[in-house]
Amino acid sequence: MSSKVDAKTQRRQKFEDVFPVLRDELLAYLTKENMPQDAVEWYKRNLDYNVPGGKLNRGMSVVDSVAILKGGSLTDDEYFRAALLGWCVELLQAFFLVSDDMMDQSVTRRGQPCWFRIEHVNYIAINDSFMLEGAIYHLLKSHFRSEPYYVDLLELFHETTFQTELGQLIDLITAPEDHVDLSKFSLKKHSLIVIYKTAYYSFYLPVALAMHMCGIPHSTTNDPYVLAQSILVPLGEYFQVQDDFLDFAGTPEQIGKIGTDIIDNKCSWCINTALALATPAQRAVLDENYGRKDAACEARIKTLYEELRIRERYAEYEEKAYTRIIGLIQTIPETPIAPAGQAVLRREVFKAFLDKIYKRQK
Ligand code: DMA
Ligand code: MG
Ligand code: MG
Ligand code: MG
Repeated sequence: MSSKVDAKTQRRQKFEDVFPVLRDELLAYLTKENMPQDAVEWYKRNLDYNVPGGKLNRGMSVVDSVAILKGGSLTDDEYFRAALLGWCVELLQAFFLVSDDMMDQSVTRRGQPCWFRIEHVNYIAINDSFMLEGAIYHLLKSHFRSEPYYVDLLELFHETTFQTELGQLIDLITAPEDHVDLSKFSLKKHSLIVIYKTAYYSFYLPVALAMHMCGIPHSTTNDPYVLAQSILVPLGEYFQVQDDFLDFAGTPEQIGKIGTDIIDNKCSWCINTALALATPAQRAVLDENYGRKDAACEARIKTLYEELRIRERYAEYEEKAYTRIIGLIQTIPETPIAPAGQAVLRREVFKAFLDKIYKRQK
């Protein structure tokens, strides 16, 4: 057991060690552009505060997927480039989280105050989020400009960014601050929101990046990218249901953030499940207390979630989702045949990603 833990810590450490190299490259660019020293220091603080402190599942999945697809260990250069793409996913995530926390009026993230809540930051956080996004394209250009798949990388980042923004839009307009109307919610609406706001960038993007780096081509028949997406989108949906459940059931110490979904009137998995189970009397309680900026109303909703046994429903959901995703993974041939020297999609890519999140507590 302990050697397994050590191996995990070492893998994380190796990935983390790449971050300062990329950060310093970005800072050197600002210096070269004659930016004043306080601007360079501000950007450093933005990067250090918002990029490296998370679980790093998305970023490390790029590296893990490249290693699986290449079928062995990576050279130092291959490792660095895969990790760079992984950090680009983490930069994209940081860009979304800094803005998401402002829009959701969140308090903490990764066990520390949300960036916009830091003194002297406030609305500058909007521009800071843009600069986290801008870093992606700077790094891609400086390291991948001459690759035949450079445009594929750019398109992938642009498309998944737009999909995520669409998801954030429908997440936000389905949860107006001043008007609670639970009849607008449904599990179908929830599914659409979470696929767009989470699944594409968190699950499809890391694997598709790895596939491009390994030279897996698109195909007009049985496109491997379409196949990958057909598994990764349900996986991402399951991940966001976990996020919604933990928003209600996780402690701040455990999840590093204070849940805001009930107060924010969010179309979360929990409220949709509660709506499906509630008696008319319970429904009235939901209508009266959901989405109010009031701790007592929030507590009333949480009590009702317990009465409706949302925890048990979630455990059932999790088992079903897991079984379903395993089934999807098994649609990939166990021993895929590929032309010599050609990387090919493998079950392990998806299994490794699923194992990272199954029964997660944070
Ligand atoms: C997550 O939505 C989606 C993005 C694009 C950040 P969320 O508001 O549920 O995330 P969190 O619970 O981490 O604030
Ligand atoms: Mg949020
Ligand atoms: Mg949000
Ligand atoms: Mg959430």
